[in-house]
Amino acid sequence: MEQLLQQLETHRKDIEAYHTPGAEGAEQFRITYLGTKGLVKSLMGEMKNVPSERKKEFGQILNDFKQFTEAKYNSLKEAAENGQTAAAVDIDLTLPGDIIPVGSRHPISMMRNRIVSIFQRLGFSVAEGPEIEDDWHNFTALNLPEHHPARDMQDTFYISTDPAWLLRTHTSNIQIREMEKGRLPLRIICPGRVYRNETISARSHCFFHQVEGLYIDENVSFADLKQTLYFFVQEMYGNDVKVRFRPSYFPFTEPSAEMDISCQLCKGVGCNVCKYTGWLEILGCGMVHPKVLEHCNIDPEKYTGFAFGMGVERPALLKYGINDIRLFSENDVRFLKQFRGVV
Ligand code: 2U9
Repeated sequence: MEQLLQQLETHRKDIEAYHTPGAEGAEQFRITYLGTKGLVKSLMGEMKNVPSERKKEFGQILNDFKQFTEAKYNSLKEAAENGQTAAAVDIDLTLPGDIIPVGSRHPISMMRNRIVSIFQRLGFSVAEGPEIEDDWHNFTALNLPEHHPARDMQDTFYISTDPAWLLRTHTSNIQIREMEKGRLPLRIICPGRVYRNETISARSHCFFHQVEGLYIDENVSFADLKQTLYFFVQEMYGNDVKVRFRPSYFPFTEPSAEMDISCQLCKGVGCNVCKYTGWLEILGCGMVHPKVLEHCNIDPEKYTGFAFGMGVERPALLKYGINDIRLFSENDVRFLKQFRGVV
């Protein structure tokens, strides 16, 4: 008898949870529980095994169970006739819906996409590479051998279990890897996150984002470099933008230059953003150093190329009027949600 009561409890739970929808689901339920070979009939058959002094008690429990099973069958049948699922019967359609918050693209991604798409229209393809890199692809191949003083400015983080691996300090490792593949000409744009061992402040962080570009072919000249970058800034900042190139030094380019644009806020008159110079420094560039080409088995007598690199954070700070670089990586939705609908 006790065993029978326990079985009844389990069946009750199964019946409560039964949710196969539609007319077929209701019919299946009827056959399993209320049919001539169904559960209720077979439980009735157990009556003969119940001691006579408890027959009345068991009969009442069984009757209760039968009514419960029939009620469930009726609700399944009704739901099937109304075209609803069993679960739907319990839904209160008058309750307000759940609000699904709409996200937005990160301002760094928006700025990166703007930069990349301009170069894509000029025929550059996007190339990507690893953030954890070896010394060769991050430094030595780029004419920055061990003990070169320029390595000081690009101090980075080393993997403690194996210091042969480091976090890349620029996306130039991508260009080296692409050149090593030996497929020329090459016209690539390389966006990505880079790392430097620097003290974090409102103006600098230990990681930031770069977009670098590389074009290698026969007869590529400094004039190609200037015109490509002039096209870029016109697309980015408008046709009235002025540019100037200042000579500079990078170990991986020769000659090297830095490109400034006329300050877009004061139109070159002078303001606190351009430190009253009328100019904003936006990128570095130059002709790829012959040693870098040689390191990638490219003949510098036959091929030449130009390269450039720019940070993404600074133009994003300027465009969106943000005053602290740390906001980009704090994941604060109060900051991020302000970019909803912005492109
Ligand atoms: C190869 C050869 C040459 C990439 C270049 C710069 C100049 C440059 C800085 C801009 C601001 C880095 O983000 S930043 O701090 N970059 O000034 N980058 S030329 O030159 C290359 C790259 C790859 C194989």
